Amino acid sequence: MFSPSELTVKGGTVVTFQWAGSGHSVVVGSICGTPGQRIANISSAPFSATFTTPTVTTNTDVPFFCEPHCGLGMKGVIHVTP
Ligand SMILES: [Cu+2]
Repeated sequence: MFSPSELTVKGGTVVTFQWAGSGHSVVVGSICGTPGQRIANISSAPFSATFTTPTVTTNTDVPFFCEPHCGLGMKGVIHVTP
């Protein structure tokens, strides 16, 4: 699972995802099976990928999930602030 599964950062922040295991991807989206922006294809540790949060004018949530394990609850959200 993502740890932490939630964090709060300003827009324009580079967030790094670090793999601790095998067979995980990261995509933006809130509905399992409906990927948005692709942050990383399925990869295995050691691996990392970065995502730059969008610049926003109001608080905006950016949900994300792992495609193979979304149904198991492998998902999270970045709370982006102006
Ligand atoms: Cu996974």
